[in-house]
Amino acid sequence: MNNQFKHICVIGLGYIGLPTAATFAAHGVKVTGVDVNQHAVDMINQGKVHIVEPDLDALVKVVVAKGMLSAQTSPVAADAYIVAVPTPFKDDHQPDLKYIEAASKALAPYLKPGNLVILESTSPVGATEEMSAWLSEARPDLSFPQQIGEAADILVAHCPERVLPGKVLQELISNDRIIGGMNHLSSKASCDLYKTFVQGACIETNARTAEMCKLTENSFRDVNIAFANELSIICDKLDINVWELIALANRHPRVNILQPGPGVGGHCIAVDPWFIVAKTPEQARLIRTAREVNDAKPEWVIDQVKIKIAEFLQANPEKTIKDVTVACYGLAFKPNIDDLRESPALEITKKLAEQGLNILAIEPNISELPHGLPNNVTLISIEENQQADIHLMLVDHNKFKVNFSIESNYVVDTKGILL
Ligand code: SAJ
Repeated sequence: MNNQFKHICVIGLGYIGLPTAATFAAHGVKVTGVDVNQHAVDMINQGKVHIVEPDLDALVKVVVAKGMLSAQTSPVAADAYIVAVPTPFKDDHQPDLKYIEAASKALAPYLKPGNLVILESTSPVGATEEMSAWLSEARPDLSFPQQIGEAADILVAHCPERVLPGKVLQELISNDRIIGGMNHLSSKASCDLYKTFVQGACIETNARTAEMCKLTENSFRDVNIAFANELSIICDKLDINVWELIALANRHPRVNILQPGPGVGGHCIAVDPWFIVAKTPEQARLIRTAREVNDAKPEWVIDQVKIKIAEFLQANPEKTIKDVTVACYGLAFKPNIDDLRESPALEITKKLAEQGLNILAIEPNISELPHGLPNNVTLISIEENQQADIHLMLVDHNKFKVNFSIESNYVVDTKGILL
């Protein structure tokens, strides 16, 4: 337990804010969680969760029952504030900081000297300075680090989250934490706060470097996945098995290529590199191209399915396109989760359905289809896949790997499951 921060306010109770709030609460810090979503607030106050993350429901139940975590729709006076709101991009890939601005304006009236404000949301370089400027505009009676450095009344830092969906509660504790204070005292205070539960190292830097560090980590992964995705398209042209190729190349001691797939999904890796491109469009050429390569992959997969359909119809001249049934294996954005947000597998399934094909969706991690899919998509179990003419492997769920095979000439395997 830290000495300075007995009560904190976490603004934004989503995939990062809620696990962070619950973990602080479990380590003796009283937490007021804040969210504009009344439904989320009500659920949390009943000890329930509105998002899916392993073990989070049990943790929230305990800390709410103990009175260490409560939720409401507006902030309160506290010792420290953690802002964990979404940072989406606009249509032109420019970052949209409206949620950070709204959170800053909501918490500013409660600030008092000695308070610490931490931005956890993944943000473009300069966003922490912008947040501090919004706070100072709302509270001209207080001083901020951009005005008088170490002597400021309010401490401000960027401490980006780096946890993997599906392992959030473990990684919150075990990962190293980058602590980017707008002055030295802000970094020191933030380290003190996170050391409440972080067992990894808390490493101090400045706010701009911390912002860029988080964007760099996700761009590194995006560029590496783009390399694998580009290889898969090249190998298709050259009649080479890309999975065998990558396994062989990775036997070199300094080569470690990631895996191709139907595209890059989720709410982080497909977004964050654009924040670098938006700030430095002329310099970020490789990072932009990687985004374009990964974003183009779903269309390439759809073209592969169309080629298989043409082959199938040639071999079965009595059938028309309306008779063709395609089984899509997996809808989630990555293996062994039920998270369908920004999923290339879901996007591909929807686009194929829009062509009038009969679609059998096989997603063992969900019990009903999401809204927005045409009604020619039916959710079925793995065992019912025999009726399909074309088989499209989209997600490498463990359930598709064990005791699983498909006897068909019409298979598109984007994840190398049927090697
Ligand atoms: N993917 C591939 N091939 C691979 C690896 C991943 O196609 O070899 C695809 C996945 O199928 C998925 C997408 O990439 O569609 C992203 O999945 P992921 O597991 O790489 O990452 P996320 O989005 O779940 O979480 C990432 C993590 N960042 C890094 O590993 C550098 C996590 O640590 C971050 O905290 C998170 O983004 C975030 O919130 O920013």
